[in-house]
Order: sequence, then structure tokens, then C-alpha cells
Amino acid sequence: DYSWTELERRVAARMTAKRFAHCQRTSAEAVKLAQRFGGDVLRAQVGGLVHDYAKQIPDEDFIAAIHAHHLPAALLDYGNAIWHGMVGIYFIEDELAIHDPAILQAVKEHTTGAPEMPLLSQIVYMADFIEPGRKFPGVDEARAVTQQSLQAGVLYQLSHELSYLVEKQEPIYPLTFTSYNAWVRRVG
Ligand code: DGI
Ligand code: FE
Ligand code: FE
Ligand code: FE
Repeated sequence: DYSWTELERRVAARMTAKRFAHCQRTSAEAVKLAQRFGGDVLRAQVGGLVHDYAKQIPDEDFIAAIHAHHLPAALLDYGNAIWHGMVGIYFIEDELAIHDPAILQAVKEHTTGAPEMPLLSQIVYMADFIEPGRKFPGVDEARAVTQQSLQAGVLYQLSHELSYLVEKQEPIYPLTFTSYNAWVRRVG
């Protein structure tokens, strides 16, 4: 057990100032979404702050963690974009001593989404996408859609993400597809 200030200090120590500022804005946005949609405000605040904790951890450390935790070998075909959340949770547990299952699940799901996302996962997923520092085309529409319906926001992000990856001819992690399919059936 340690303070919020100590948590911020530890997160900041693992990343650039710019990335840390994004984590702070994501945390504040997650708090707002939790207030709006009846989520757990404290877990949203912590989840938002730590969601990109592993973004600047070296690839070799992720590869070691994938082996050490017996994670699917298919993960090795991807890189930091996919690893920093779903594999990043092991660094968060070891280095930050955060073991709350809902927070870890939200971090794990914040890049690809998931077919069934609990409220906290939806909140962190959307906070990362619409925090005030985000500038991509469509961000204002994403913000408006999310204010109307958090679930519609999740689908908006998944479809935006898929289009963007196809446009750039990037390989798509299968979970990104299965998440999109589940959400388009649920709210599309
Ligand atoms: O870490 P952030 O930049 O704040 O945001 P994020 O964790 O949502 O990551 C977004 C990045 O992840 C974006 O550059 C696209 C990439 N990404 C998301 N899904 C996939 C993916 N990259 C690949 N190759 N395949 C995916 O399915
Ligand atoms: Fe991320
Ligand atoms: Fe995201
Ligand atoms: Fe992020």
C-alpha cells in the first residue's frame, strides 16, 4: 500500500514526460466517464494512470515475460503495440503491486478491446481514445458518441481502429476482429 503521489512517481519513472502526461489525462478522463456511467471512480483513476505503464519497456523484456508466463506463442508475431497492455499487466503486478483483477483486465483489454468488456474496461478503453490530448480525425465525433452511449463509443473505436490498421496494411491481432464482431452485433 502506497500513496497516489507515489504511484504517479513510479509510473513517471518508466516513461517519457509526454507519455506520462497522456496517462494523467487518460486517468482524469476515466474518472469523468466513471462518474457519468456509474463506474468505480477510484479503479478508473488508477486504471487510466497505469494503462500504458509498459509502453516503453524494451521488446526483449516482453519476449522474456511471454515465455516466463507461458503466454501464447502467437503473441511473438506482434510487437509493443499489442504487448504493452496484455503482457504489460505482469510488469504492473510485479513493479507496482497492483493486483486488482478489474484494473488488470482493463489494462489488458485497452488496445484490442474484448468481446465481453466489463464497465471498467470500457471506461479505460474509451478514456485512452478521447482524452483531451488526442487529435486524430474523428476524435470530436468519438467524444460525442461516447457521451451519448459508452457502448456506442466502444464500437466506434473498434471500427476506427480496424479501418486504420487496414489502411496502413498492418497485421491485425485476431482479438481485435473478434472484439469488433461482438460489439457490432451488440450495438451496431
Ligand atoms: O498506447 P496508446 O497509443 O495510447 O493506445 P493503444 O494502446 O490503444 O494503442 C493503439 C496502437 O495499437 C495503434 O497504433 C494501433 C495499434 N493496434 C491496435 N490493435 C492492433 C494494433 N496493431 C496491430 N498491429 N494489430 C492490432 O490488432
Ligand atoms: Fe496503450
Ligand atoms: Fe486505445
Ligand atoms: Fe494510451
